[in-house]
Amino acid sequence: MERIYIGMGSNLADPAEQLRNAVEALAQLPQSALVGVSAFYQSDSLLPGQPRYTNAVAALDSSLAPLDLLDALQSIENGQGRERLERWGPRTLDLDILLFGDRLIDEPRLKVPHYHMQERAFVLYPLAELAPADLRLADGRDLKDLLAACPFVGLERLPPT
Ligand code: A4P
Ligand code: MG
Repeated sequence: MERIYIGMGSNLADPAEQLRNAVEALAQLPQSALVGVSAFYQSDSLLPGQPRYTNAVAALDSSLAPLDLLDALQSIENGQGRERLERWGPRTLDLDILLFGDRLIDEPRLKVPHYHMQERAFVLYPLAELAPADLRLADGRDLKDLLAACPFVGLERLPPT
């Protein structure tokens, strides 16, 4: 089993409900156990002209191989009506593998740690709710240093529902 952190995001069709459904789907994955889910956070889209996003992070223990997990996450995305019309377009559900145990993965379909996670408050702050305070990424960076360099700006932590 390896500890995996999955970033979840939605900005269409009742985003909080999309994330709750995604959590239920993650809990059903084979060879895996859902360990925790962060609070939900709202923030403006990185791209102008899109609805606000709701984001959260889930922690999973799994013995799935990384590409098998990616396939499973993409079928959850598709099952929740995701249409890939344009890169970075609005989406009902985006599931990104942030961290996969202590692996560095550099394959055409899968890069881990997830690129850009270091500059995204909507990834780092929910991740910090679940991860050990001294978490070190496979590339040697410390989560606490990434947090210190990424201000909690524009994020709204939603109360639990
Ligand atoms: N891929 C490579 N590495 C990974 C990984 N670690 N996890 C590949 C998941 N997938 C990975 O992703 C494109 C391809 O990336 C996949 O086929 C997979 O093989 P995608 O989900 O189809 O496309 P995308 O989501 O449009 O691209 P990407 O890069 O995931 O977009 P981002 O970076 O997620 O940006 N603003 C706020 N506030 N909150 C957001 O969540 N998200 C975006 C989308 C823009 N603005 C946002 C947010
Ligand atoms: Mg994605």
